Amino acid sequence: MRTQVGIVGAGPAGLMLSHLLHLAGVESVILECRSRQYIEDRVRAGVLEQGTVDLMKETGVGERLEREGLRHDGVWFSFGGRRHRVNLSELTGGKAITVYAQQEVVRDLVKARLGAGGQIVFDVDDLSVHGLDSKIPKIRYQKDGTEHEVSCDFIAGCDGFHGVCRPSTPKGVIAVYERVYPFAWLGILAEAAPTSDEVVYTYHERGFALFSMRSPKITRLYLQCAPEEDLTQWPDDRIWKEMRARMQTEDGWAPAIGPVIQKGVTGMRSFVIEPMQFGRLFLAGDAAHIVPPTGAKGLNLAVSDVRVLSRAVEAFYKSGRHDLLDEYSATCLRRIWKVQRFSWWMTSMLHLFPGYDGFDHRRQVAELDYVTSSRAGMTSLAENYVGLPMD
Ligand code: RFL
Ligand code: PHB
Repeated sequence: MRTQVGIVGAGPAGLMLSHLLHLAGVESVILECRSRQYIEDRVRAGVLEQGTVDLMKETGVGERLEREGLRHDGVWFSFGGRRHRVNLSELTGGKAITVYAQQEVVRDLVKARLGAGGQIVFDVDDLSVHGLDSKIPKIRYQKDGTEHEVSCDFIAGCDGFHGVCRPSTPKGVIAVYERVYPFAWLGILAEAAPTSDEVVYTYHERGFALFSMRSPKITRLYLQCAPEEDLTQWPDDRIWKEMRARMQTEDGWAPAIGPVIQKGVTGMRSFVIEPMQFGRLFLAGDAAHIVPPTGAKGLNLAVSDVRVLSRAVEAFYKSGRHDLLDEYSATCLRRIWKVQRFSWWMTSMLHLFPGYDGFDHRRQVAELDYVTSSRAGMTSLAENYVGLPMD
């Protein structure tokens, strides 16, 4: 098989890239090791920046998002038993975040690609990439026991943190910058009507907690826990007791309790590679960087990477220009490091770290007090939270 861009991975990065390339008249094929149902049911992110929402609407995949997405004009920070609201839209000239589950973004993009005759090969095995520094790199994979090869002009490695593209670059050409945090998040989905219509980040002496939602009937909640936390030690009643102990405020606000329909533990790390390109392989999304989820940025960064990449590829085919492709990594990294900094900062401000004492506790509370009361502090937070400009 021959195509212009071979894309590994049908997560938000790979699917959005294929969609944008299609609109620019560039052909691509997506190869995905999981089934369609698996990627469409995978529970992950939920917060879309204004730029991600705008891009989905502008490119014709925002119809359901517009109908079902929950626009939030503010966000809450809870500490010392009180909730404090930061008015995002007032501080950013009308921007907001939208809560719309990642699997819904994936569903909308899969539908759009297949509807436009795009090719997504699901359930591929043993995928490998070859000739990355040649003019015609190749992707080999197995499907139903048969060997296949795709020759392309470019390969986009959109295969997430555990993918095969990044490790296929020669040793020493890519530098890694990393922080692993000494805690994780225990996340649940519950059949309970959300008791707040905006996200609530809670700082508490028992540990961080986060209140979010997916629909008027489904609450999404997270608790700071140990990295090796054993889920079997967390029956529903223990989860609810802990959620309420951390989240309940003096005015009686607390999450509503309901049947837990999904549970999982997510490790926390910051990770960036430089550069995000080797030869004709371009890495995008979680394949190139991971942010701790406290800033709600991972999916949005994946989208901003592929926006840059699709424009560079389009310029190459339309006018033979190489410069945007050559600058891909540097262009993306400028934004990625700012987002990485914000995600690290939110994580540091809101979590308990081993060894923290009374000094650290007071410093964290002072910082929360500052960013929820100073207009300058709130503006900086709001500007980052709704999303820095994509170009
Ligand atoms: P993905 O989504 O991991 O997709 C990669 C795809 O590649 C496939 N793959 C392969 N295919 C073929 N051959 C191979 N060898 C392959 N190896 C892997 C995989 O099956 C998969 O389909 O990466 P992508 O596209 O870069 O997207 C990144 C986002 O998924 C990720 O950053 C976010 O989910 C992070 N994240 C959040 N991001 C936000 O923007 N807002 C949030 O509110 C938010 N909350 C979260 C999050 C991630 C979480 N977890 C579980 C990690 C909350 C959580 C709990
Ligand atoms: C979510 O709704 O899943 C969510 C919200 C805010 C975050 C992370 C995840 O920072």
